[in-house]
Amino acid sequence: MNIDYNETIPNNVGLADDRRLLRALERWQPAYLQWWNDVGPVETSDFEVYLRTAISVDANGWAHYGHLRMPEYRWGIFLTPPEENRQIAFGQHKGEPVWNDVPGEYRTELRRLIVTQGDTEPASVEQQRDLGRTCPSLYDLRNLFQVNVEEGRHLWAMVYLLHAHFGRDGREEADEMLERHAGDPDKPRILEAFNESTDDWLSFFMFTYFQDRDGKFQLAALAESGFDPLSRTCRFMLTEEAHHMFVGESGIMRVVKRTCELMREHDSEDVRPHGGIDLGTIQKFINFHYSICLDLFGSERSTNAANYYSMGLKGRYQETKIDDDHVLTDAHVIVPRVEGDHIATEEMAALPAMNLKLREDFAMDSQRGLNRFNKAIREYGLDVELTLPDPAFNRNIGIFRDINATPEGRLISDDEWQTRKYDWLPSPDDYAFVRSLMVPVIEPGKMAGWISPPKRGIHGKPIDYDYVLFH
Ligand code: BYC
Ligand code: FE
Ligand code: FE
Repeated sequence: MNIDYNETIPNNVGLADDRRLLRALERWQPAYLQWWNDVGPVETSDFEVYLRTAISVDANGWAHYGHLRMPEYRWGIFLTPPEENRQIAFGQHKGEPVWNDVPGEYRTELRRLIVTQGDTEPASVEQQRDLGRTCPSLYDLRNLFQVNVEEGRHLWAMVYLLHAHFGRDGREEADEMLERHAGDPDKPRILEAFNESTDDWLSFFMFTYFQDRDGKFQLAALAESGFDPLSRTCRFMLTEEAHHMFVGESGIMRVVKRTCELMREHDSEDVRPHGGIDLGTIQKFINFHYSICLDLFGSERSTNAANYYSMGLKGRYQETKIDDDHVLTDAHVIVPRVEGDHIATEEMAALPAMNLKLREDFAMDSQRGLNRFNKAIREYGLDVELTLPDPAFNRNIGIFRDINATPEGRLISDDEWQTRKYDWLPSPDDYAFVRSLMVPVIEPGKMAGWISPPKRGIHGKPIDYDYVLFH
């Protein structure tokens, strides 16, 4: 399943044999490049970046590494090979052969899922566009751009599905992907967290830790889809997603380690005078990013989610490894419920609680990295623990949207929230401080003072390798 790079759009879907589709995508391609130049990474068109490019979808050796200018990145369309005789694994169509074409009765729902997924990809590139100006090292700069070009490719993945399977309205949706913009008051991105700004590197590492992890879980749920082209494209996207989360986890870990070093050296929790980011501020950033990412899972009670599952369009995380009937019409789950001044629980049908199930899997996965950060903090002999806030904290979607809660999940009044929220969330001063540390470091091998070096370089290269060449 090698990819043909002699074509204008590299792909392993036989584009050359479908002239109409090819022509439609070739018309979209210049609009995409224009979008990249207009709202992608600022002032980077001359940079030569040490990037990996997909050259095959085989498990081993899918990537090629080399320096290239980002606008020349070979964005293409790669699906994992079809699994022979694959069957729908869940919902009303369980056991039937998977669909290679869109089932007419589910067209609206499928298109909506694909559009929502697709919209997040260019949004993240827009959100991160200014970060290149303040990179803490060349190594980090390269990782940022690797993430950016791959999110661009993820947009290609969804645009391919829209063009190949949804005719004229698919093409219109593909055009609109480039017309909505992160934070645009008139034409914002669809999901709230994709309209936030990400203009310092601590926010970037939090984004790739938490928000790309939402990506991992949503893609994993869509990879279970009975619509096989969606499943196959998500499977390949997940292989790229792993690197994004590596960037997030290792990034936060390096900030934490540098902070701990400074705490030890100066025997103080207040490392700001020494150019470090105190653990209190890191905790506030965790509180913010985790809570806005919980919103990305939608409401705990969602008929959309129940329908997506029953229709066989969107499964659970690792659906086929779960030991139940995969239909769930009679299953029940326990969900939280606001009861006066406290949070209680109640039982509800499992199907409309699908969003909550995925969110809980996300929470467990998020906690794993925190355990590793806390282990590192202990290894410095320090008695501080980073924690995930309660799901009731700082929420805008679902059952907690109209209440205020502390990170421990205690319900509080509006007044108390207003007076105390900056004890828990980054304040304008906290952002100003973090931003004051963001000065570019571009000498190979050098690191900004608020972050420790990575353990190793990329693809066997040394840490002081010329990951980005400026011409
Ligand atoms: N913001 O029934 P509900 C990634 C809307 S990240 C704004 O609970 P549903 C990436 C909702 O649309 C992964 N609106 O919603 C990461 C609905 O609207 P209507 C992205 C929201 O449909 C980093 C109403 O509220 N992929 O790949 O069950 C970098 C009722 O809600 C929000 C996907 O999300 C929100 N947060 O669930 C790059 C997968 N939440 O019907 C990339 C596809 C809900 O009243 N999407 N609403 O007009 C889905 O599966 C679902 O659309 C959602 C929402 C889980 C997001
Ligand atoms: Fe993505
Ligand atoms: Fe990602």
